[in-house]
Amino acid sequence: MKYLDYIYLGYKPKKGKKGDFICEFHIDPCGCDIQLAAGAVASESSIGTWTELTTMTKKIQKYAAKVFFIDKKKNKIKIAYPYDLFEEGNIPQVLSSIAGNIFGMKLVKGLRLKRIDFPPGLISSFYGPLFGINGIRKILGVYNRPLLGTIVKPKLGLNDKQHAKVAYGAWIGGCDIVKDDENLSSLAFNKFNKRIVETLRARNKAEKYSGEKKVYMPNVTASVSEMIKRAKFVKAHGGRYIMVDIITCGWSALQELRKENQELKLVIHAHRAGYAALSRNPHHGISMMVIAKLARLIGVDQLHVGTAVGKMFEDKREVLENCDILRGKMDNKKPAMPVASGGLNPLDVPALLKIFGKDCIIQMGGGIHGHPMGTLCGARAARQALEASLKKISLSEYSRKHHELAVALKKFK
Ligand code: RUB
Ligand code: CA
Repeated sequence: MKYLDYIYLGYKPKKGKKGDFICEFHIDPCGCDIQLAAGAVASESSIGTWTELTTMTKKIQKYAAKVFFIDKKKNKIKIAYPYDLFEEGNIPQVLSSIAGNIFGMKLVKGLRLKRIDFPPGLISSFYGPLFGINGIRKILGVYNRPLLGTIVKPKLGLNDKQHAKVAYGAWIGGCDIVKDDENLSSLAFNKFNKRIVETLRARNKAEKYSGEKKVYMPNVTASVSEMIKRAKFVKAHGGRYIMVDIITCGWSALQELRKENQELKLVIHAHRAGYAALSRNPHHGISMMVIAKLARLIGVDQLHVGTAVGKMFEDKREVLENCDILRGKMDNKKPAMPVASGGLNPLDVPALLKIFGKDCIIQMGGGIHGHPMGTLCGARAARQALEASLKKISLSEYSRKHHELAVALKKFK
């Protein structure tokens, strides 16, 4: 088959349980027209190669991917892949097809996988979130507001006891959630097991003190066997959550962790460190929406999606698209909770509430531990900002009777 044999403009993709898998790409052809470049992508990502084959048969040709839509002005193409090209329950295999060799072909200058639509049969071959938004709310007993979280800072350097102390301050100040940072695992100055024991002890104390449920999200990121060992350790010590860096540890590792979690029953918080290497260039790579879909399908309960107002680059439209992927309909899969994090402080809360609505987690690292009066007051200020926003009172008005918020407003404005 030649590349142009993969062009089927006007083809109606097959629907139903074992229907076609649909991908939308942005494509910048290199030295050829868009049809040839699109055909090359469909060929290489399904059954073809650079030359015609003596081993190709009519029967095999029915597995060819079909370019059924081309918008030359917008450089947009859509490709339909027959169901049987994919192995159920195997994300690495799916990506080796639709997000594999094609990014490096000479006939494209840039290629971006923007959206993917799994047929229902494939969706049902993955677990999806175990808890989802409702399950998370039930654990915390918080139903009518965003959850408030913090990342212990400095991100590296504190020992286990110092870490637990910072966490305790954040919890009793008003945070629901305290998490490890993405590069904190088990380090010379802060060993995983010791940190878990100390920090969960602090959580128990904070729950008693505050009368609220509190959550600790320890970062278990490591090799698969080690990660599972760590997750079991968390469970054995009364933890309810784990956190994992999904991009750096990889899809296969995440699938293993999720499988193990059928028994462990921990909430999985997904940090996306490294995603921008794939997603940031608007003309190349894999969009965050695709990453979010894969993560929910495999079964994370919470995922970082950008903030629109903080230190990360995405704009509001992109952040909302990511939220839709997590919270919108996906067959029988539970909705996952979007996490707004990165460069946030109490002043951002009114805008965040408008953008995200109530079903989200607002996380502040520097925005809490950078408060001039320390972590506890930083957490208080953040909680006050949330209360004010929910009551639709301006932060400056609320700060008249809430000193911690007043100090935060002065520092971060
Ligand atoms: C935020 C932080 C997270 C970022 C990553 O700390 O530690 O790693 O959320 O970004 P701080 P994203 O509040 O001090 O900036 O959530 O966009 O993946
Ligand atoms: Ca971080």
